Amino acid sequence: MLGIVHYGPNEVHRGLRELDIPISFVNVPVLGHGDGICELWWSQQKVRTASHGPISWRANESLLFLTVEIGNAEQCLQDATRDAYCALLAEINALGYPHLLRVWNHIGDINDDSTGLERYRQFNMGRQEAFMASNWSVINVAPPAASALGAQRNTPLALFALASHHAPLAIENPRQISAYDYPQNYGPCPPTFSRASLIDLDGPTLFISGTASIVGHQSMHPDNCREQIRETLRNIEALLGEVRCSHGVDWELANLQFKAYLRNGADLWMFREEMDQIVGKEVNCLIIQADICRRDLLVEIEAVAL
Ligand code: 3EB
Repeated sequence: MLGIVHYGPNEVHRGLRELDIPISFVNVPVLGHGDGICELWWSQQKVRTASHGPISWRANESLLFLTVEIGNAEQCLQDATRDAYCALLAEINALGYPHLLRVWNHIGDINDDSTGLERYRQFNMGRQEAFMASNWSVINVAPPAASALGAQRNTPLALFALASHHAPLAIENPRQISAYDYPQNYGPCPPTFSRASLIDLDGPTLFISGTASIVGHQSMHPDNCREQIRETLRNIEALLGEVRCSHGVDWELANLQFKAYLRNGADLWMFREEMDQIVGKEVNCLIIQADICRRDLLVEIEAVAL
């Protein structure tokens, strides 16, 4: 096993910590699994494992899974995010997996703006600072695929990631402006992520970033969850079309393994209805209740294609 992600009420399965496998506890309700659920990342090859400061990792020859623990509860989110990403970028370089493939971020109280700047926007500033400090530039290094969701107030930042030995290809979505080019009305710093990463791991593998009801840079269908689900799936279709045309790999919605985040648990039935309709009855989807990074968004969907 490469790593574990536990979604659910924090640390009900505390014993998992003793396994010496990197594990991220994400304090969010799993719809339909009250006690929580573990996502397991498996390797076909031998793995080695270690930890260093706030980072725990396991790796095989091509892939590294890591978790970052945020230590200092006193620190502001921007600084904590910067420090976490600086540690992450330094560690993957030192270990020989310099390409950040996919990052998952869960930020406690993500939409809270009581300090003047919404916490998601503070997070974006810290994340960008860390990428800049490592001499990173969109021109020569693609940002990772990512997702950024809420979590319970007492989780400052839960972060886990995959890094690779070989460089992935970054994919952008023809229906959406690249997130790193968003205008400043979404915050002083744009988010640092690509719409998807494509890599060969015993065959082509696609990591699709959290995708929402955004066309261009604008949120579509505020307050209408059903239309947001449909728009989001159109965005994922467009991304698959891009992968098909530009890279010759042919995936359909029905081949994907999905993870979805709903702002309101009450929309679960509607989400299932739309997924059944559009993707098919056999759809593979873990559904989590979490806040989305823009207040007007009610749903975000990510996926992996193997
Ligand atoms: C969006 O398209 C919706 O900040 O890392 C999706 C995936 C979103 C990743 C991130 C944010 C992030 O802008 C939100």
